[in-house]
This record gives sequence, structure tokens and C-alpha cells, in this order.
Amino acid sequence: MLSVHCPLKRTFCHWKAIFYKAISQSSPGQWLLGTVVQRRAYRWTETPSSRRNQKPVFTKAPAFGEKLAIIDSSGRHSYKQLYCSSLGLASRISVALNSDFGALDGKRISFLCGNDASYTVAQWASWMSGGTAVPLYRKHPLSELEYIISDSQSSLLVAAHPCAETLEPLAQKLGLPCLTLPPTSSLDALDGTETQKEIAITDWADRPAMIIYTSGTTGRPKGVLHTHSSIQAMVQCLVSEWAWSKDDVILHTLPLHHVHGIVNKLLCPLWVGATCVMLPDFQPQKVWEMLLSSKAPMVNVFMAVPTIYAKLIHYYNQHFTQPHVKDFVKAVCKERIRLMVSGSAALPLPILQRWEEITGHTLLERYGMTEIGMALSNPLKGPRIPGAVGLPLPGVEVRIVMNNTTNTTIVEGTHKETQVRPGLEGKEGELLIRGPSVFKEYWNKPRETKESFTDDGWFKTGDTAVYKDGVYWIMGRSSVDIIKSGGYKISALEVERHLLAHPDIIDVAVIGAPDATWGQKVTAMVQLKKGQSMTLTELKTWAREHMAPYTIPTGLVVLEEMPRNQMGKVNKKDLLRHFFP
Ligand code: MLC
Ligand code: AMP
Repeated sequence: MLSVHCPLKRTFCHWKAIFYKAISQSSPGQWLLGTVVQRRAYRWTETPSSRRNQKPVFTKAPAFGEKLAIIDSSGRHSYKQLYCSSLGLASRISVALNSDFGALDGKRISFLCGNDASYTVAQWASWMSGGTAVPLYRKHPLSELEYIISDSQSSLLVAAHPCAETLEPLAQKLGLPCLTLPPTSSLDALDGTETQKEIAITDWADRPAMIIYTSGTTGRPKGVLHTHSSIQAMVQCLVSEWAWSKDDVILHTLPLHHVHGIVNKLLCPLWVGATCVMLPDFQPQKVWEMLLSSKAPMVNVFMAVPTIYAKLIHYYNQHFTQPHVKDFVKAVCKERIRLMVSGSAALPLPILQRWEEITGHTLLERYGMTEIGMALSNPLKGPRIPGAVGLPLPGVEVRIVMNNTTNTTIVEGTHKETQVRPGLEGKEGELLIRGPSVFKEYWNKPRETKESFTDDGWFKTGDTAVYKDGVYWIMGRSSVDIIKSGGYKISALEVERHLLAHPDIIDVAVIGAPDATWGQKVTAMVQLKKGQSMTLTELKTWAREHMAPYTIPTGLVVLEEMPRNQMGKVNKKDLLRHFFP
């Protein structure tokens, strides 16, 4: 007999028994065939009018007019200013590519900007001109930037003022046009309202919007293509679930080449007409200053990866030692801040507890991924279970399946309810996701795209999950070759590929050593050429030229010989157990 939990009410639903025959033999697909379940379960359906309503975030900006959209190190930028500057840049992009305004037909535009208003202008202009936005990251080495520009087949590059030095030589090398923006304080110079025509695009839904690069267990990083409709699904779902409003002020401290920084922290506030205060980088002192400042507009929303909370706690422990300061911090945070979210990696219990002690906030932990946006979340109102990631967000369908020949479904759930296969209660399995926020494809990688979905259209996350006590729990990655450090997903194989290019390294295995601050630390186990030696500092210095900073090993173990089994494989789980028991 199928058991159905309605976790929101925490009641057992008796009605299901009436409608279900004994289905223990049935395939998982049959579980939802009963009329009652179909009626009660939240299902996202697209109608012609919902399709017409799918529009990029910039289309909302004119209605917010002079309202403050972004405060950054260069000053204050209203919605109107961002919109007008984006129109101007879009017009220049169209001219540079010999295209009518809005007619780029999804051509890729790679842009390199700091964490400020120039980023939004570059993103909006890419969309206004009919292109696909490909955000680059300023801390990536040239080789990584070149890889992304080439792999995405970008037609044009946009460089914020300070990034022109980096991007222009690359543009020359690749034979691409490169537009340089004025300094962020003078973005108004781009104003395109006088000359600009109407944006002719009416059906945005299936148009490509953005390619975000992510690491996997095979090959080089893959470009995750999101459409305007998948992005809008992510945004609208969070806006309603976390009750975003135009009065909100969020403090933004995350990189802008991943969904956490792009969607949750930038597109959500801009969607509702809220204000985003952008810091150029994460610095604990500056973040504390901003959280506690009584200067308007005062921050009332904060989101970060667990490492950032760990670093903020570390700063607090060192600097806020006096009782009256502690009282002040707690009082201000409790009174002014309405929402504090953690995600992108598992939130360790000691961080959750300490944060609660010092700010009075129980962090709202949620689970997401580049390919799917946000999928599971603890509630805005109601109990947040430490260590759990709550329930599916509206529109998101989840499954947990066994890793057996038939991929037996253990659990299937929506925002409204979750069904557990009898006899498999509390069993772990791989988490699968379906819904409108799921990406369209890996750019130019049809085989990888196909392999990442089941035949009936579920995206395979590679995360192990369990449904227990009425909520979902993420138990870790299925593969040891995916490392999460500071909220970044890092492919151990990609790091190994780089390290094997080092002239003294003849064999290498990269593992994620557990770490209280970083979650995991990239640790290189290396075998060197006879007679060679290596320190971690030497390895880091060499790696800086070739690798993104967050992928560079922060641990090094030099081995006499790499332990390989008879098949020639390194057992990384054994290495982890041996060196980091
Ligand atoms: C920096 N370093 C790292 C690192 N970041 N090492 C390992 N892992 C990382 N993630 C190294 C630097 O190279 C440097 O080494 C040293 O640590 C200090 O660097 P820093 O730049 O001063 O560190 P800091 O600025 O404090 O950066 C920490 C951080 C950053 C947590 C702010 O890592 C960060 O912004 N992480 C967020 C990543 C993110 O947005 N993920 C979301 C993915 S989307 P040295 O030797 O030079 O001193 C996703 C979906 C979802 O996951 O659910 O959201
Ligand atoms: P990325 O591919 O960089 O978007 O990272 C997505 C991955 O981050 C997921 O597949 C999970 O492994 C991990 N992740 C995100 N949020 C959480 C969370 N709250 N708890 C545990 N893991 C998480």
C-alpha cells in the first residue's frame, strides 16, 4: 500500500486508500495516475497567457522608474538609469554585429564585469539585443576565459571599464569585437533612449537567455543553457516563497557567474523593484558593517554560502567580544533583517547554531543547482529543520530513486505532498528533479544532455537524498570526483588534468578533504619525478597561472607511489579514510 504524507499539515491522508489499488507492483510512473493525486498535486502547466507573460526582468524596470535598483562602489543606480544604459549598450551591440535591434537570434555575448551595475547593464543589453548572456568571472585565468568564450561560440565580448585590459587582448587573439563600457559611475553615457526603437521580441519563453559554466565528472566545464522561461520560473518561485517585495534591500557579496549570485541575489530583487547593495568582493568586516549600518537603505535580506557564514562568525568571535556589542549585533539583526538564507553547500550544524546565537536568526537552508535553479527549501514561515533542506518549491517535482537496475522510485513529491513507496521509508537514493526551472541543454553537448536526464524527462542531480520526518535531506554527492569548496563545485578530474601538466608531477589524485570552514578542501595527492620535491606554496604559485583560484589545491600530500588497485584505479574513498580519518 502506498503511503502519502502531507507534510505541510503533518497528517496522514486517508483518502488515498480509496483510490489506490495495491500498487506495490506498479512502476513509479503509475503512482500519480489516481485522479485525487492529480487534482491535489501542484502541476506547472503553460497556457498561452502564461507564455505571453514570460518576459525578462528588464521589461519590468520602466515601471520602477527612479526607484533605487543598485548601490555599488561607484554610487547609486535607479531602475530607469539601468534600463536606459542597457538600451544604449544593446544598440551598440547590434551595430557591432551588423544586426537589426533585437535580432541577434540568441548569439552569445560574453561579458566580464565586476560586482556592480555594469554587470546588470551588460546582462540586460545582451537580452535586449536578442542575444544570450555568458557571464565571465574576473578571477578566472586567461586560459579559462578563453575556453568559455570559445566553447560558447561567443560573437562579441563586453568588458566593464577595469576589465578591458584583460579582455581586449583575448578578443584580438580570437578575432572577436570587444565593446568596453564607460566607468560604472558614468554608465549614463550609454543612454540609448533617444535613438532607440521598441524591443520587437514578443515571445521570450523559449529563447536562450544565459549560459552558465559548471564542472562535471567528465571532460571540461559544460555550458548550462537556461531559457528566459526557466529563469523566470526560478525567479517567480523564490519571489513568492520568500515573499520578496519592493521594500527589500539585499546585501550582495557573491560571484556573478553562478545561479546563487545571479538569480537568487540579483534577478529576484530586480524583479520586484527592490534594492541590491553590491560589494565588489566578500570581506567579513564590510559585510558586518553593512548588516549593522543604520544608514538608509538598511539591509534586510542576506544570502550566502556556508563558508561565508563561517568567516563572518570567525570575524565576530575575534572582534565583537564586549557584551554590549554582542547585544547590539543581536538586537539589530533580529529587528531589521527579515530573511537570512544559506545554500550552495551543506550547512554544518555548528555554523547554524552559532549564527542563531549571535544574530537570533535560524538560517533558512535551501538546495539548488546550476541546472535546476532552486529545488528544495525550508519554509519562510514555519519550522526550519536543522540539517534538512525542507520541501520542493512550487512547480518543482522531485524523486528519489534507488541505484538498481530498475531505478526503483523510493519517494516522489511536490510542494504539496510526498509519497513514499511502502517498505522503502527512510531509504537513500539519487535525487531527480523535473519542472519549469530545469535547464534546456548543455551547450553543444547533446550526448551529455541526454545522459543527464532519465527517459521520462527527470534531471539526474548526482546528489544522494533521503526523505525523513516529513522533509528532504541531502546526504552528499554520489561521486567523490565532485568537490564542494566554499560553495563552488569543483571537478577533481579537472584539477588533476591541470596538475598533470606540471613538469614534476607524474601521477596525481585529487580529493575533497573535509573542512569546517570550506566544507571540503581541494587536496592533491601527488607522485613526483624521482629526485624532485614540492611544497604547497610552490604548487600554488605554479597553479595560479593556469587555474581558477578556488580550484587551486589548499592541501598537498607527496606520495612515494600512488596506491592503485589491480585495475590501475585509485580508490579515493580509501585515500580519504586513510589520510583524513
Ligand atoms: C577562495 N579560496 C578558496 C575558495 N575561495 N579555496 C578553496 N575553495 C574556495 N571556494 C582561496 C583563495 O584562492 C585564497 O588562497 C584563499 O582561499 C583566500 O581567498 P579569498 O579570495 O580571500 O577568499 P574569500 O574571498 O574569503 O572567498 C571565500 C568565498 C568564495 C566563500 C567568499 O569562495 C565565494 O565567493 N564562494 C561562493 C561561491 C558561489 O557563489 N557558489 C554558488 C554556486 S551556485 P591563497 O592561497 O591565495 O590565500 C550553486 C547552486 C546553489 O551552488 O545551490 O546555489
Ligand atoms: P552547482 O553545480 O555549483 O550549482 O552546485 C550544486 C550542488 O551544490 C548540488 O548538486 C549539491 O551538491 C550542492 N548543494 C547546493 N545546496 C546544498 C545544500 N543546501 N545542502 C547540500 N548540498 C547543496
